[in-house]
Amino acid sequence: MRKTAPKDATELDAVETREWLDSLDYVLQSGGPVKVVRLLQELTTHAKQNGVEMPFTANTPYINTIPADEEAVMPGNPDVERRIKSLVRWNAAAMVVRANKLDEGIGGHISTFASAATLYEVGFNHFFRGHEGDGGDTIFFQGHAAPGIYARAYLEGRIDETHLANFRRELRPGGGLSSYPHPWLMPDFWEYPTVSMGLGPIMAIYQARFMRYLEDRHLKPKSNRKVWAFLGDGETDEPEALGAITLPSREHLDNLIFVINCNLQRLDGPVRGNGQIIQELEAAFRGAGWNVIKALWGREWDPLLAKDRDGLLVKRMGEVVDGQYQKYAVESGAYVREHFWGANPRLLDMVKHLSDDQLKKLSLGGHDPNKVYNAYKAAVEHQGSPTVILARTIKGYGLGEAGEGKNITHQQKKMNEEELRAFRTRFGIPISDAEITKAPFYRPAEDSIEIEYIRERRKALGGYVPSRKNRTEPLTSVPTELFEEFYKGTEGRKASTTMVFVRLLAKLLRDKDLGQLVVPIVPDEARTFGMEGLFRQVGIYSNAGQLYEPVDMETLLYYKEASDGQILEEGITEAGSMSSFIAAGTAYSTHGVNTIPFFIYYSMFGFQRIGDLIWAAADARTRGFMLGGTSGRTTLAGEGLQHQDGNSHLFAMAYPNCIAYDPAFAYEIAVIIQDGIKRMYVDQDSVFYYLTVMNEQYVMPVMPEGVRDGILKGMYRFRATSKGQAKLRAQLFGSGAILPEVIKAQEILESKYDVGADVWSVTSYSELYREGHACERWNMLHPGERPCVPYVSQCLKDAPGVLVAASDYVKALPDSIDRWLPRPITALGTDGFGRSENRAGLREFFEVDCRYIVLATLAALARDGQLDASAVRQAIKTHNINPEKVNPAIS
Ligand SMILES: Cc1ncc(C[n+]2csc(CCOP(=O)(O)OP(=O)(O)O)c2C)c(N)n1
Ligand SMILES: [Mg+2]
Repeated sequence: MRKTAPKDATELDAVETREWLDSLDYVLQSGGPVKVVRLLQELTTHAKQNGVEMPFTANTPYINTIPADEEAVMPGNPDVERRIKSLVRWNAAAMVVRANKLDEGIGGHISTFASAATLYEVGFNHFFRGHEGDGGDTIFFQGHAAPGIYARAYLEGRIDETHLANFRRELRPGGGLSSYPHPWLMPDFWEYPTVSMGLGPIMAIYQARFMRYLEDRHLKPKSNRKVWAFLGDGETDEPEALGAITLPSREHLDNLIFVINCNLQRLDGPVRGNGQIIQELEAAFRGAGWNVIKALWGREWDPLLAKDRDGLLVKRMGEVVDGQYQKYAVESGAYVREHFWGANPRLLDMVKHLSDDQLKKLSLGGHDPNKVYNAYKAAVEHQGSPTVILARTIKGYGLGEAGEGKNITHQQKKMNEEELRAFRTRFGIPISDAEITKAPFYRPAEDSIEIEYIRERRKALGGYVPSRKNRTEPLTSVPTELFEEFYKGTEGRKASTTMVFVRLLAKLLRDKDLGQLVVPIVPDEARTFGMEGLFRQVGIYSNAGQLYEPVDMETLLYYKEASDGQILEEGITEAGSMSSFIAAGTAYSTHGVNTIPFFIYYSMFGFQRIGDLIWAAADARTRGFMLGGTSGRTTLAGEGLQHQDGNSHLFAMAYPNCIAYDPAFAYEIAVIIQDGIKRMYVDQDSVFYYLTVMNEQYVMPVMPEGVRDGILKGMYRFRATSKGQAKLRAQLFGSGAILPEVIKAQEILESKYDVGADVWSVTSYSELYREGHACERWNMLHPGERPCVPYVSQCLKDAPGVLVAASDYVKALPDSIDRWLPRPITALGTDGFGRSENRAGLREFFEVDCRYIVLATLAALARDGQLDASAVRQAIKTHNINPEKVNPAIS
């Protein structure tokens, strides 16, 4: 009972609130939190039913998710860990500073690792499991933090001073260190490349899912291994970084942990100057079903928050925008008192016992080992969904005047003597003033407490990370019987190269040894490629199995999902599919399993769309087959400009370890895939394959004698002319679905024009190009020795006549081998934008059908003076070609 009636509306308001809170306290005490939640839900529903619009929020207050009184005590020796961290900090900064003293413009980053040091060190000392034992964690390190990872490896005794001194100088004698994580360059060290922002997170997501896939398919025992992905807050603007975050919660991937280093800055300035990146990310991840742990404030804030009974401090923390927080980081304690605490006299009162210096030193969550430890502990123990840790830090932490929290900090690579001295003193590094200008590296004695501690910790956690090696035995052989049927051709039946590939894939899947290792990956295009038969044969992987009765259950090829399903049906995500390809194609190293991925997709959406992920796959030494389906600018009819691919082979040429083929016939595909499996999984070559397959159906011929080697090298003579004695001669090159056009042209040339033309199948311009250049280079470096003759030159050495090439790809491909041919080549190809048309229309438009091949041959003969121009003019008429038609390359 109230003693006196409230005086005014404000007082009434306060009293009412108090009464509600008292009732809630009572329910909490008597019924517990579950009852409180239920009651609040009922209240919310009731309010909604009565027309009250409830504001939506996916956010929690701007404080640590784990309250101080629920924290575990961190094990280990905090003093030693702090000293180790300081040494890592110093060596990381010193290597960048030194690299930039010696060499202008060599670059390097100090401030990313400076902000993330605690995030990594707590991981190294307590969480990251090495590969010894049950397999270990997979860690995606933030690319720009590489100096810190090297600095730790130095303390661990895994790399030496020469390496550190040669940071970013990989070509020096004794070896150096790559700027960023690159398994191609440091194959014993780095596992996955991450520095192209956004790729680390998406690769981590699909890696976590692939770990589950291996377990569910009984290729690996169940384990508690984790995938950790460290990323920057600025990096989250990349579509790849957040674009796939619903998958891990949908699939309950509690083996996945994201750690986002929220230093509130990117390269140019604040990530969200006028907002709060942490709250934005919290909402996005919570909305996507993740377990979100915020580690925002260090331990010094705990007593202040404990005093904050009316929530004033929490409110203040939540209303300051990031740009302003950054300002506090660079300002004095007095400034912080006036501007942060000064917002309310009661807040000021809260910190009156603290000096300006103490105020300035109130630390952030991501710099407090205890907060980070508790966040990681909660993450590894959490079950049922992935976890993201949002750790607040300061960019360039510890750099002081040299850049801490400043907008220029990302680019800071140099420190003057005074700055180095201050850094040294702040972190207590035993280096004298006399030596400081040299920025020497520092490693305590082998028997020091620090080194012993590091050794003991890593031993207990299963060895050093990162560490990469081949962890599986090579396959001993590839069964040849699987491929033999394809050498015989289709015996008069028509088939497309896509159908041939799918048939071969189905056979591989049935093989008793190889079958289980095959991982078909498809981004929602299985039906496009006629692969739906595989749904039933091997099943579509789903951890949950199949919780519904599929609508086509009664059919033979029903959509079968199963927890041990083999196909990764990724939905419409080429980036996700490529990430799965990387996980499956690097499993020989990461998981000790020789899985063989076959990733088939719409070829236009491969190199063109996800080229950077393919580059990362190449760097990561991924093995497997990429199949560009529905390829060929004129072979894929109807689909038009954005679908018709005439580019991908040109792009593929630039990927150094990508072996690309544009096969025309069944036996070519069989030979290439058989050899590819051998090369990658028996011989252990770090290459991957790209094959284009098309949907035009024609009769597949029998494999001619002696062509296997030529198929693999890039060209072989498919059919010699029956008119070898003819005066006029030509050599016609064809690839993929244009090869049948070339064969038709051969017949026309022979029958109508008396030109004896040989037909060559060019399976790979890129292989010919590479080999040609390798020869040329060798010759340049070995003057006077017997010159190496490029394979193309050897093939064409005695071949008479003019040279004409036609493919469904850009003309640059045949042009790329022109220099090694006996005479200049005329290239027909599909430069330009595609059109929605039928095949015949498209081939006429792009000038790659048999008529144009005939014309190009006759024109070349006329150019050489072997034929009169009038004969060419006549052919133009005969074949109904409009000489004034638009140039497809630019229309
Ligand atoms: C795809 C891509 N675009 C641009 C860059 C260049 N770049 C390197 S670091 C950086 C800023 C990184 O900011 P953030 O992700 O917040 O990381 P921090 O260093 O602050 O931890 C940029 C733009 C890159 N590495 N990759
Ligand atoms: Mg940042």
